[in-house]
Amino acid sequence: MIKARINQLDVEVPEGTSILDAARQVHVKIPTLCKHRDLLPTAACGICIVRNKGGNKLIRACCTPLEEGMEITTHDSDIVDVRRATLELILSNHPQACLTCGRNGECELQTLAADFNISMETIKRYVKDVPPDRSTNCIVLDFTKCIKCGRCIQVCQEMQNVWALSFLDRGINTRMAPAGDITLAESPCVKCGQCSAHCPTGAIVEKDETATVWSALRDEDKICVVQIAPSVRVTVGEAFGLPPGTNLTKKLYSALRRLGFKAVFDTNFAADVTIVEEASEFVERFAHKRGPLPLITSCCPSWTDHMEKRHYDFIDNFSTAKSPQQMLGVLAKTYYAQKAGVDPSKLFMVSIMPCTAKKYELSRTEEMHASGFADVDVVLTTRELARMLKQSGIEFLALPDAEPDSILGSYSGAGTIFGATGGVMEAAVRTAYHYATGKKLKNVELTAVRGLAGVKEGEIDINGAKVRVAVAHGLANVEQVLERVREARKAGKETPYHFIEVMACPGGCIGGGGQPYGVDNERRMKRIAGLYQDDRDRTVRYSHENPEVVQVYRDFLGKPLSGKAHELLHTRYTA
Ligand code: HC1
Ligand code: SF4
Repeated sequence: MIKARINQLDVEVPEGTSILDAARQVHVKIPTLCKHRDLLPTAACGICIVRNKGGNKLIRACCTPLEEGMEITTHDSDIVDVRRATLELILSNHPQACLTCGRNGECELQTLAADFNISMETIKRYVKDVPPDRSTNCIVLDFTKCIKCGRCIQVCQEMQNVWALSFLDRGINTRMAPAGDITLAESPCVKCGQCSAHCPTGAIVEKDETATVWSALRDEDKICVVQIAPSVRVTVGEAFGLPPGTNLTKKLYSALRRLGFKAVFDTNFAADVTIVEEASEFVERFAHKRGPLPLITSCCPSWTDHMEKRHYDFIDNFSTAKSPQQMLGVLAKTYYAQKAGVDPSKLFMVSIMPCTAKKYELSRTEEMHASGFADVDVVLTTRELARMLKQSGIEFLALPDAEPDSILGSYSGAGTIFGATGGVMEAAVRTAYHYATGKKLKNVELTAVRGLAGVKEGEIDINGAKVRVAVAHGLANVEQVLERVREARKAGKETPYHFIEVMACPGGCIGGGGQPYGVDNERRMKRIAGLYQDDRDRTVRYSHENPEVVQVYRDFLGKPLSGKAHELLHTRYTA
């Protein structure tokens, strides 16, 4: 352990702890624009400078380990002046577009500029006019707002192993851009939005589609309906000052009705349907040897995009079940439309998702129009929904609780945990066990696949056979799992895993690229805890026992994997 002093306070930290992290232990916040808790330090911004007693130069707290006996000063008038000068340099190269920026009110640079009382009048400005990249329909890159902190590049290259973004050019001309200076759509980008979740400014934001939804809500020829994703219920409160993990499901139902949606559905219902289809696929492959193993989950659109681009040797392993978002959409435009007696061509389905890639998923393949209409018309991220709620003047947190619509609304505990890494696997195992054995899985919680370890493994006994499962989240973590399968294939050995879950974002959808800003592991764990609590609170915890799911099969779809289920609820992948 290292003993030292920070601002005359004793601190004791493990060797190798940075001054920045050590200062947090004594509740001293050293400002930084480049260091994010998820990422290694890059020392790019120079805001975190501090002084060590007797030292003749300022040192960067993010990348300097605290050493025995150091006496660090983090804030004095000289240090504040240097920080202000650094900020002025950054701002000299930054547009003054705060009032119209997607990060207005939530920008780390704007906050520091306010804290340091920067006066723009005194700053000479050199801002290049470079057009934004809107090529993906999910993510907007506004290069003029980039402060070259490098967070997005580290996220894209190291956390996601996608390498869509890079620093181009050198010296004063250094800039962030898609590698090779192509458009983001031409790059290997999988639209996960993790770059936007880690960007400190408005340089990378989701494509805002709130105006489209406002206009649909006003359009008398449209019947606007809505669905909310599993994770949104435990994150949207953060945009209104509530702690992460606060479950606002029933307030969301209420607020969405007040916004003008004619029916409020829950994606959790369709997560239960996805499980019924996917668990059936698994049992077909595992117990009846019809189809290749491992079965790999496919509900994360960034993951399917990545697989098609880079791991297409696994195409036949992918579950063909559509994601819950798409299943809910197609069931609304067929089953619900019939039952409610409404014209499906007038139905306008809005999904509230934690995810920027869901904006891409809705037009991914022609199967996403299986009813003759788009399964889903518009996707709003959690952040966009929060914006709409604020614009609407609805006092969201004061609303009375409400219920969802009575079909396509009820959900099991298995459906809600989809939003956490490992949740899809846990939900699938609960139902696959029942389908394979006819019995109820007694130990409903598959704790081996919970938590934030990058790769988690578990084993379940089904009729005396061991089912080996793996869960990876954060795309870089999937490589080792797939490599193990490839090695076994090459050696002609049995597959190391029978079932694999992959979610592109660290933590799963609770850490999605469209969630409220400020994600780190502490926040991820709180959001996940909110979902597991929701699971424990449900009277039904198995997808196949959800009474509305039973009803939709009985009245409309027939059996799992039936012809109709295939036509409406399944899709294809292409390399
Ligand atoms: Fe997800 Fe899914 S869990 S992909 O993370 O399978 O986005 O929350 O809605 O579709 O249900 C996201 C979350 C979400 C789908 C489900
Ligand atoms: Fe990389 Fe994801 Fe951002 Fe695309 S959306 S540039 S894959 S981090």
